[in-house]
Amino acid sequence: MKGKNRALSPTLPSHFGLVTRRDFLKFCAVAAASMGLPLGMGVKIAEAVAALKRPPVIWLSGQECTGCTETLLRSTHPTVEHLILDLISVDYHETLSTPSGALAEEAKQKSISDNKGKFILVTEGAIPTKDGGIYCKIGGRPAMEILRETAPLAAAVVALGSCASWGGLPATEPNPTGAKSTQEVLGDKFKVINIPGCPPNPYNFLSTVLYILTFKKLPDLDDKGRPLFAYRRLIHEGCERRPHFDAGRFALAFDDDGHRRGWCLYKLGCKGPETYNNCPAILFGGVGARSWPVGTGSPCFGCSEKGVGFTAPIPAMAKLEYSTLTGAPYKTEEGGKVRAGGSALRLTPPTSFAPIEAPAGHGASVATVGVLAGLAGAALGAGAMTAMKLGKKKSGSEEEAGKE
Ligand code: FSX
Ligand code: SF4
Ligand code: F3S
Repeated sequence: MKGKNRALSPTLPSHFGLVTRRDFLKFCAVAAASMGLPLGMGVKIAEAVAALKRPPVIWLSGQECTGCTETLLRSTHPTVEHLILDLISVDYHETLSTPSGALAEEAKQKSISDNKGKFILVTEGAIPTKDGGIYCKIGGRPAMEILRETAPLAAAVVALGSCASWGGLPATEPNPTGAKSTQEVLGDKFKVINIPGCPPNPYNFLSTVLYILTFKKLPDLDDKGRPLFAYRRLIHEGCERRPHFDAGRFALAFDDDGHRRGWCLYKLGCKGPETYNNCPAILFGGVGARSWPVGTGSPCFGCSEKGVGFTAPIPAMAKLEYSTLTGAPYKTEEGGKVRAGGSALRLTPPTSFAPIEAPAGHGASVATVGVLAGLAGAALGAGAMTAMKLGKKKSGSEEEAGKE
């Protein structure tokens, strides 16, 4: 391995900001794998991005809890934080900008006029539209107006989080402020990239940015504007509790025997069967390494799915119609894009269940879970593990020098 990364990418500097070349290459390889790109594309991404001037980013906030920014900067994944701040030049961010008030507004205007057509606009939070949008004002002006005048000047618009993507929590009925998504406020002439989740997965955001910077185009999106590489499959397709679902072993109450044994959370309201996201593959949960909501015993509440999170009652059981990995592709209800996988299938739990008093110790074997994880993409799972580990590694020059 000695010198391998250097030989593969002689143009890369030894450090990419605070991240070593080694970690940066690994991250790009993981991102490439998670985006379904061919082997070796990670190096291409790394070299393309390293050669670029950091693209300016204007980051607008609306009605939200700032969890979207928080999740990017969590110390549990410092590589992501460093890469995000090293890859892009955040010229304006209402939470992170050092200047405030008139100075911050001036900095924003200057960056927009200096970088017309070149900056990435990231939106976070829903936009209130009722009563002229007066329920969220920045610098004395409604967020709605600011968004509408800024978006046409941007190279790409990325709506980060479920509030920006669908309206999220602020748009929950009765939606007193008329909260809407970025796409709704901008209208159909804009193609907004949605990265939903409450909070959204920072790896999905970073991979999207890497893709845009490398290929100078948007990644393939589904009918809801989400990058297909991240939102192609249902949570239910990659969940480690799936063998229990198939065998009819369900937790019926929090802390009951089934819950303690790691059985399926469907009957506690898990929305995994109707939520598209890669949480089980990336193991995203923000509560520590290698954890995700369902893994910790909490049903998925569909935080990233339009019409599910903040809409469907939390204890309600999810609809069970989804695509399988066999058979012909099917079209979604919206009549849009064809999803990966196979034919539409209405799946209900088996009519005869294994007795809930099944002898202890007969949960899913490691091998079974491994096979099922493969449904979500073994390469992606392995890649995600690598990404998680990256954040734990030192990024000093000592390590770089010592290991290459
Ligand atoms: Fe919404 Fe983000 Fe949830 Fe919070 O900014 S997606 S409430 S994590 O903060 O917008
Ligand atoms: Fe996993 Fe939820 Fe599906 Fe059960 S219903 S297998 S807990 S995603
Ligand atoms: Fe959200 Fe469900 Fe993933 S609640 S974080 S989409 S497991």
